[in-house]
This record gives sequence, C-alpha cells and structure tokens, in this order.
Amino acid sequence: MNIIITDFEKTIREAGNIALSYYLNLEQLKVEKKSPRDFVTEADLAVEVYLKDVLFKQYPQFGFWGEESGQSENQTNRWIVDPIDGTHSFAKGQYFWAISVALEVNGEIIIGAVYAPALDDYYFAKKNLGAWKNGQQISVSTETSLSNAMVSTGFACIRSYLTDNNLQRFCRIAERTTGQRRFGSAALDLCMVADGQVDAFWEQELNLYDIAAGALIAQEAGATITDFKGNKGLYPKQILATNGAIFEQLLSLM
Ligand code: 2AM
Ligand code: CA
Repeated sequence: MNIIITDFEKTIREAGNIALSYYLNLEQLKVEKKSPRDFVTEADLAVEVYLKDVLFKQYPQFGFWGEESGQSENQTNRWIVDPIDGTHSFAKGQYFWAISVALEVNGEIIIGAVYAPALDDYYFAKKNLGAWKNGQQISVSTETSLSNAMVSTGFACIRSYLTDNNLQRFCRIAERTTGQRRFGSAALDLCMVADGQVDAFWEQELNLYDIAAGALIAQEAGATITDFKGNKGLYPKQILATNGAIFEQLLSLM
C-alpha cells in the first residue's frame, strides 16, 4: 500500500512543542504513578490527546493505539504512539526522551518517526526506502569488533519486577565491550543504533509502542533486529538491535 503522508513531520514537531512547553516549566508539572516505578505526567496525556485528534482528522482510515489512552476501533491498520518515551528522564529535566509514532498496515510497520524535542533530533523511516535524521540519510556503524563496541541497554525489566533483571547479562557484556550507556528511552536507543552513535542496544519487557517506530528506523538504517535467541522480527519482550557486524558476537553473550 502506498501511503501518502503530508504534514507528518509538522504534526510530530507540534507534538514536540506541546511536550516542550511542560518541559520548560517542570516545577509546575503534575506527575502521577501508574505503578510504583512507572510515571505518567500531564505532558504525556496532552501530547497523546493532540496526536490522536490530529491523526484521526488527517487519516480517518487508520485506528489508534496510544500508551496512555489504549486502543481505538480498527486495530488492523493503526497508528502506534508513545507520546513520551522516557517519561522519567523528561520529568527530571534530562535530554533523552522522545515522541514515537509508527504506522502499522496489514501487520507491518511501514512508517516510523521519533522526535527528541530537547535535542531537536527528528528521525524518520519509510519501509524499504531508508532512514533519515534531520533530513540526512543515516546508516548503522561499521564497527566489526565487539571488544571495541559501544552498547546501550535499559532496565524496564526491573521496573516490571521480572526475575531476569538484565544485571548479569549487562555485567557479562560490559566486560567484553569498550563502552556501555543507558539512556532511558528505548525509542531513542534504537535511533542511536540507526545513526551509529551506539553499535547495539538490547532490552526486555518493553511494549510495542516503545519500539515500533525506532525499530523500523534502525532496520532501514541497516540494523539487525531480533530477539535474544537471534530470531528476526519485532519482539518487545526481548529486543536486540545491532549494526549487523557484531550481531553474532553479541548474540553469544545474550
Ligand atoms: P516510558 O518512558 O514510556 O515509560 C526505558 O528502560 C524504557 O522502558 C522506556 O522506553 C520506558 O518507556 C520503558 N518503561 C518504563 N517503565 C516501564 C515499566 N514499568 N515496564 C515496562 N517498560 C517500562
Ligand atoms: Ca514508552
């Protein structure tokens, strides 16, 4: 299906401006807990209300699934939205948080946008056509040695009280790599693999709305996306994204 999207970047950037208006006034921000380690702020809600409204008006043929408001009717072809990925970082005034919007048609993610307003970085990908950051085409790093690699991960599994808390895996991989980072937004982590800022990223216990857009961006930039056993595809409960060249080396440590 050839989907024409007009004014899409404008819509995403406007959502970013809404988030920024709260970010620049954090002392006034209302923060609530959805569960003991999971936050929602009024900014998350405002961004999602805006995106749901505009996307429904502009593309009435698609349904909507957002982290905060759940699923509308028509989940066959739908927007998958995380209004703020990295809410905790956002609420602390840090830089690494993003708006994540993906379009799924017939079970396939065909468009992905991740916008980090505090960095003013806009990542976009279209299935089979490539990935861009701020209008420039991007590709994964060319690092071939795991021992030289810079990797990133996250610990949503700890926040979800999972028995496998990623700590042993992290230690194992940290001992075999040069750099390790933890940015706190899975959507942005995947974009950083796409852009070659890190050579690989893995995390467990995520949701589709955290990774749908970022995984397409990474894949279109040349990344290999698998679960921890190396099965290709999108597995939110176990995602491993690498530049491809270090895939086998990292997979053996998962
Ligand atoms: P969020 O900021 O939208 O909640 C960071 O490790 C990643 O985990 C982020 O993408 C974050 O998304 C997600 N995350 C945060 N809390 C979580 C929880 N309790 N369970 C699962 N994922 C979570
Ligand atoms: Ca999220």
